[in-house]
Amino acid sequence: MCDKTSLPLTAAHWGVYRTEVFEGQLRALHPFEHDPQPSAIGQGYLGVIDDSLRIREPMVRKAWLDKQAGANRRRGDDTFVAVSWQEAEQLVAEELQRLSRKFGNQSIYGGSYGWSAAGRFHHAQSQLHRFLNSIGGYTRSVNTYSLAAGEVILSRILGSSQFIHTPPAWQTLIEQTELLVAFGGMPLRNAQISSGGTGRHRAREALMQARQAGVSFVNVSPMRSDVASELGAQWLMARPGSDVAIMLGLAHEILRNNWHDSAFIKHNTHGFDEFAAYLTGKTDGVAKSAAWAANIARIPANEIEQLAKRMAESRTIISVSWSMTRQEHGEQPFWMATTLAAMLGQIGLPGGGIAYGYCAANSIGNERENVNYAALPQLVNPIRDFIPVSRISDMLLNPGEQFRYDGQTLTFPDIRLIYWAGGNPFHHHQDLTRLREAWRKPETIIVHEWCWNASAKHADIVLPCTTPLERDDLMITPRDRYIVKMNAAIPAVGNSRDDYEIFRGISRHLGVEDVFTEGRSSSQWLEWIYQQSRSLAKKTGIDLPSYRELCQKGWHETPFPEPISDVFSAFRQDPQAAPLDTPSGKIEIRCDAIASYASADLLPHPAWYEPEEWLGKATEQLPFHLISSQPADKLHSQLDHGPISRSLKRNKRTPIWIHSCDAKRLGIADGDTVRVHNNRGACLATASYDDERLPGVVQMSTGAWLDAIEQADGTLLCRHGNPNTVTRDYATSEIAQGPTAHSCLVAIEPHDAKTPVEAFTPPRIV
Ligand SMILES: Nc1nc2c(c(=O)[nH]1)N[C@H]1C(S)=C(S)[C@@H](COP(=O)(O)OP(=O)(O)OC[C@H]3O[C@@H](n4cnc5c(=O)[nH]c(N)nc54)[C@H](O)[C@@H]3O)O[C@H]1N2
Ligand SMILES: Nc1nc2c(c(=O)[nH]1)N[C@H]1C(S)=C(S)[C@@H](COP(=O)(O)OP(=O)(O)OC[C@H]3O[C@@H](n4cnc5c(=O)[nH]c(N)nc54)[C@H](O)[C@@H]3O)O[C@H]1N2
Ligand SMILES: [Mo]
Repeated sequence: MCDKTSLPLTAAHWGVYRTEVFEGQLRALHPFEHDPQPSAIGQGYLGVIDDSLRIREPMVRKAWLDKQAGANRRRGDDTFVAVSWQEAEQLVAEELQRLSRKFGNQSIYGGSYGWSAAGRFHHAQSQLHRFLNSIGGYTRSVNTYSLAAGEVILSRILGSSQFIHTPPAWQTLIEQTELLVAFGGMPLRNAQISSGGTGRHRAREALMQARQAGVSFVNVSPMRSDVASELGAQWLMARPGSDVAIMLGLAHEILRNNWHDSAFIKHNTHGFDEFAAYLTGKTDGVAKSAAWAANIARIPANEIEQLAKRMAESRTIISVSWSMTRQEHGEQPFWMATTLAAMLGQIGLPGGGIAYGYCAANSIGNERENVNYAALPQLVNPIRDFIPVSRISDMLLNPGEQFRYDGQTLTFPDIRLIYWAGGNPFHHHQDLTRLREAWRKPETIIVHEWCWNASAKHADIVLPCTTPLERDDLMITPRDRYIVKMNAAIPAVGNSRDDYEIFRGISRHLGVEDVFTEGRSSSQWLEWIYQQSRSLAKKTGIDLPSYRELCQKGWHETPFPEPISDVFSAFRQDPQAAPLDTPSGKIEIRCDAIASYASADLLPHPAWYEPEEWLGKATEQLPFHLISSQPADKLHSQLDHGPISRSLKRNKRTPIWIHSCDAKRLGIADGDTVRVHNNRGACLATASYDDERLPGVVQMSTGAWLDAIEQADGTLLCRHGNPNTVTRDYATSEIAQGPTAHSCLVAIEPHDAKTPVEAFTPPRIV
């Protein structure tokens, strides 16, 4: 075999690879030679690029095409008809025209949340939003499933959600930090990916260097595996949902012993006294002491006391995982962690302060300059309607109803058409029984996909798109130091098209082709994006090679920043001269805005609220807390049908990790099939013993393609193991309206192992 470094490059969220093709077939993906810790996720492509699940022609659902009565009820369980591109474009154009004329463009939901692929130009949502804006706009969505509650609360208390992406950099942590306390851990499985592409996996190497440099770690989590075993972390095995209580217990101990930094609190924060009155129990008669917290978290009080002392004595970083925002009152963990870090007074000191989610992505902690690279312009959306992203079922089921979001009163629009490209709502949304019901409301649903997953099966019109392996693109993202010219490895499979070409075709039928394309071909857009990015980089003092040079070499590495500065250091030194973008210019421990708009049961400072679903309220009927966290073997539902993901299933289903004592009490052996259920639905899974966890806490990874059948009570049972059949579709609070997948109680019982799995069966096609 020839020198692999001469093979063409491609890039994905989970890494950069060199592609090897033999007789037109993808034969191998070789990890990028500059990546010390390549991810196996990419190997998931092998064998599925042109398998039986690949969508090769435009498809229209039969009952919808025939305008049958009750056609919408058959979404997700219907036959498809293959049509030509000409027919498909015409159908889409006519539906967009008909419904926007009758109900206005706000009746088109184009939020289209999802990770799609990594290339900067062929980013499906950017393409869709630009297209919809060229025909008068759409109802959009705001915030993410990842950490909506974190984004909104940080905008309020620090003035920007961008602080999520600027924690103390790894190198500073290695050189300066003494103690890293990680609430929700820092699972390296999640650091395999980074939105927009990953040139070099850095998290493991950085953490190992930190360990060698003498940094101590504490893992506050129901699961030991949330911090890599090599780091020798102290483990506080806390109940899920109890983190804010633990942080309050730590704060109480710090205040009681006078270990807090009064100068920092005075100069750099707003409203501490009101919070302190809550902390000590002056306002509600309950002191949030270590003993109080220990009782909630079910960990020893002296461990909280000792940790408080260590945190006050050491150069300490508090890391809070994004998972804690995806639970009831998910705003509070980030608010309280920021308050605790402010009390320690190390925010803005090198190697101290706060990090919002080390290892939630490879980019968190990566040393790099903040360059704002260019992207495909979105044009202007004249429609004002929007929803917080996870309120989709609420919107579809309750048109015209009012709801509250961060101080605004908004109204759900009446959606008649859904257009989705680059996301899988039947993977990502909670309570899929409810989503399926809501999904029946719109008249038309259009999806761009390359494989027959549940969202494609639930559409009326499916337009087959290419994968990144079939197109040229650019990996260029502010979150990674590598820039990669991606090259198509193989031609488009079947009659699939790039999302750009699909929209070009439809826009031609609507008379807006020039608006959509501005006369540029794909390759002209690539060069345009690069040239714009090059000018932007220049302004930050970074010289990028010419486009020709980049194409010749294939990749470019931007310099490691020296020195590395902490985003809070100027603010720390002089908050008057370098204020935060909050009303007080300071860290808002008390938030006056929230105080003015929130209902009486929400306090104006961080607080602990007992969740409705957590172990504290477990019953005989619902004894387990289910954590449905990110999968190690894939990105969400992407490549679930590929060889890497399939190899980690057991008996073709998602493993559910359970303490052996819990399982044995139920008569469940390792490897048995179980039914995980509550009143929202059920899924099958394969019991897998793991005793390095808090008993009562079970865990399933997300990402199994939905394989749903209806149970007697009308709720869905997924035979493959999609946990969103049982999670709750409930908002964090009126502050952010974020999703709460991690607050979920379930029951588990043995089930017939022979129940078939049909997730990877394509629909009937005529
Ligand atoms: N229970 C539970 N649910 C969760 C979570 C949880 O922790 N627990 N986590 C949530 C989080 S944080 C997130 S971010 C979401 C993720 O949810 P999603 O981002 O919706 O999940 P993906 O599987 O990445 O979906 C991307 C889709 O885009 C398609 N695609 C890839 N490339 C292209 C392309 O070039 N063009 C087009 N048109 N399509 C393409 C893929 O085939 C795939 O179907 O899930 C959320 N759901
Ligand atoms: N391989 C891979 N990596 C990914 C993704 C993927 O799909 N695959 N998805 C990416 C995306 S979109 C996102 S948003 C990030 C998400 O990153 P995170 O939100 O950090 O991910 P999770 O895996 O949901 O949760 C991390 C850990 O939090 C712990 N946890 C859950 N609830 C609690 C709690 O109440 N208290 C405490 N102390 N711990 C708790 C769980 O044990 C879990 O292992 O991951 C990204 N990384
Ligand atoms: Mo996410």
